[in-house]
Amino acid sequence: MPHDAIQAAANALRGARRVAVLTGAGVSAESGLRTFRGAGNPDLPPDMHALWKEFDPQTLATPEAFAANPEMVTRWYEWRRIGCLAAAPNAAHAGLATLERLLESRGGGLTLLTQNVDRLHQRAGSRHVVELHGTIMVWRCTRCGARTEPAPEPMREFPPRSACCEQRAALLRPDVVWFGEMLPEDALRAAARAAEECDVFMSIGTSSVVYPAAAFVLQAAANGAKTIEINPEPTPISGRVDWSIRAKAGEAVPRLLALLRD
Ligand code: BJW
Repeated sequence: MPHDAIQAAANALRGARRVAVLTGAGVSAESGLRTFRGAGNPDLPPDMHALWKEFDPQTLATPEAFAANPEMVTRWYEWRRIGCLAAAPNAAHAGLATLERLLESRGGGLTLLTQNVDRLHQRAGSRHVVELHGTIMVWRCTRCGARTEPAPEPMREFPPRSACCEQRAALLRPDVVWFGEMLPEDALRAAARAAEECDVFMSIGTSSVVYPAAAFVLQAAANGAKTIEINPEPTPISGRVDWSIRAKAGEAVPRLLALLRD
């Protein structure tokens, strides 16, 4: 792990009151969940490679795909929901929850903006979590918009039908944000506020290619925040942040915490 960058990042965090963190699929990689993109680990079996290397996002993660083949799309999301339920938070999730409590004990705060749909941050104890791309744990009625949290047991009907609308005529879809769909307005507002108010913005485990989430770190920098990236691979923002830490989140986040406590 590059010592200078991590030491400088810890110093910036030590002086910060308000911290914003943007997380992506890489934060859950050490929990055994697949990322969407990235070089990945060639030593892993093919069923652990990045999702978009095996599956086509256009036929699975768009409203058009759901309209054309709701059975295939909902089976794929149910397969992923079961995987998320079986996964456990890792050292990065736990470290970010600890950092939130540490900042609060010093009169500050942490806003965790996540693109992840797996709810692992909440299960690790983070309280101020903004789900930019929704969550796979909640499904919603395509007719009335009512939300429901399916039981942990595997669903049996594909596509699943909504219990709320007449004669189960409407379908359920995962409450996630697909390509071409707007992000939830309250999440966008919370993210804009966090990027405006934070002293330090950390971008962790994201390829930084999906918008609008990828823009928040640059907005924070424009507002005067110090910026930190944690990712084992370079990304489009690596050259634009103050400190780019080329390491796994599960190693770098606990290391940052340890330096903060020194
Ligand atoms: C590790 C690690 C370890 C590995 N530790 N790190 C402006 C410019 C260009 C295009 C657009 C634009 N504005 C909007 C668009 C269109 C589009 C977009 O951004 N397209 C780009 C891909 C080109 N955006 C949208 O459509 C968004 N909607 C929107 O903007 O509405 C208004 C609008 C619509 C249309 C036109 C214009 C405006 C919605 C985006 C929704 C994204 N949805 C998905 C699926 C969610 C549901 C599901 O889970 O299936 O969200 S796609 C997928 O990508 C998922 C993720 O949240 C998202 C981001 O991925 P993330 O989290 O960064 O993961 P990866 O896999 O990409 O990266 C993992 C990283 O981890 C890698 O870098 C690894 O190296 C690293 N890593 N191990 C730390 N141990």
